[in-house]
Amino acid sequence: MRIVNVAAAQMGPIQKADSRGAVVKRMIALMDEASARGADLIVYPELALTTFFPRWYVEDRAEFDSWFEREMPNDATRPLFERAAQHQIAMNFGYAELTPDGHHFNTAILTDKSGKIVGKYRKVHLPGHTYYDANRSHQHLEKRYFEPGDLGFNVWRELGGVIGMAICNDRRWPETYRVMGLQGVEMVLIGYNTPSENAERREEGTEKRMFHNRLSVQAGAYQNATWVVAVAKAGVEDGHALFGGSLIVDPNGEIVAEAETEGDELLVHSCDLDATSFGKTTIFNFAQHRRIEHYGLITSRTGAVPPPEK
Ligand code: CDT
Repeated sequence: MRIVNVAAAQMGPIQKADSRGAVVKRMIALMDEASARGADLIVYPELALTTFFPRWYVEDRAEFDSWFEREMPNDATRPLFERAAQHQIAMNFGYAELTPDGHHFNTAILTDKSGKIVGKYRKVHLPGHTYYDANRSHQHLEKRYFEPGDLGFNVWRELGGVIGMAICNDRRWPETYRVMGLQGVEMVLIGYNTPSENAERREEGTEKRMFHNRLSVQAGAYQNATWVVAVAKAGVEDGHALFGGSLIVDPNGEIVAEAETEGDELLVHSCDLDATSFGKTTIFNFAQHRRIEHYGLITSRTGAVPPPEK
């Protein structure tokens, strides 16, 4: 057995007015609990340090640089890194990254148990739109404020297993999991902020959206024989609702833990990475069963093109 005791640290809402310092205190409280419950890896949501700011439209997007981190760790987050090192707990969390040469990414990092950053991922599948859209019940301007990630889907071995990262909307795309699956991934860490209603179809509410959340994460886990830990930021942020439903899914696609609230809530599960080997050596033995000669369209075509009508 190769056990990773993982803690999914769901976070309740963060308001626009909340300081980074106040948020980091909440993250530390979750980490203290995770450590007391024996966790050696804690996973926080996407954009864990701030409100989900892409819901706000501004003409001058430079105004938005206050939501971005120019270095990591920085003064606000250093106490979190220090506490992680004290507890000997690895962590994953998301934040808005502004690089020294002026690029904006929706980013997640992975640290080892000493608090050293060993991995970085920049969100590839940016949902939403670039300009204000009056037809939506709320704005989702990730395409305005971020560039698509430029690092691809990598995996890291520093925690003893093969660990990958993705962010929110990435979890809906089978390509996300498969690219990591092809690198033997054993645990995928995913933070998310998902509005409780579909901005373009208001009748699609929390229940349906939670169904899509489970469907995507469970399918990704099963089809790649990997653990998946998906962690929400939830609750009402400045009048805008995000659903919770953080979950840990085993390599058979089954949910082993699921959040019940929309607040700060910790799920801890003992994950045996060796449990991935059955699926990886049988039905999803890629080397034996994949037929890449038929998959060319996956990388040569982006949008769907039906054949012409006869
Ligand atoms: N943060 C994020 O990626 N949220 C999206 C909302 C999609 S609707 C524009 C998600 O896939 O959950």
